Amino acid sequence: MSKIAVYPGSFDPITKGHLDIIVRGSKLFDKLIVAVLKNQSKKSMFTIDERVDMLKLITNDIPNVEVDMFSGLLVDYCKDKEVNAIIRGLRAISDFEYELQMAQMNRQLNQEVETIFLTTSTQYSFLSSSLVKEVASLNGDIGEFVPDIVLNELNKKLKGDV
Ligand code: COD
Repeated sequence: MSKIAVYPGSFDPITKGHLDIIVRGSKLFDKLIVAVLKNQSKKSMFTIDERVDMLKLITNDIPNVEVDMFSGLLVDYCKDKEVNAIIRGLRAISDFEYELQMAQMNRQLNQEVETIFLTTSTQYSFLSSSLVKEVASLNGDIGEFVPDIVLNELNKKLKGDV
């Protein structure tokens, strides 16, 4: 039976830290689904379709990675897609509390799915989508923090082209 993992998140936008987790996670499973949360209430810079499209282009060369969107409970999505594990990235102790709470709640809701944590690569340990957006909006150079596709799309957004 093939092993399937999901890497869920907001990915608003995807950073090189996220991409690093996708590349490493994809080597551990037969299939890795990157699942973007459709969250109407959270204000995002990129629409759900924009985020999914960017992720598809960025992960195009990894054959066992699929990009999808989901709404509702993550554990229900996992059941639906026959997912065995949820992959999450850990950057620092500050991530741990929230991640542990989420993992325990998810296990309570569905004992069939394990959460697996991958520690960040050190060069990306300070990276977050929100900091990237802040630096970009203040004309800082974010070229080394995000894939080129994201850099172009962010610049277009900030110039008001899209
Ligand atoms: N290096 C390594 N990992 C990183 C980095 C980095 N530089 N940056 C971010 N990450 C990791 C994060 O720690 C996280 O694990 C993942 O990448 C995605 O991050 P985000 O910020 O894009 O996504 P989140 O944390 O906003 O995603 C939250 C979910 C969408 C997973 C959560 O809200 C959810 O499951 N919602 C569905 C409703 C539900 O089931 N709720 C009950 C949960 S208990």
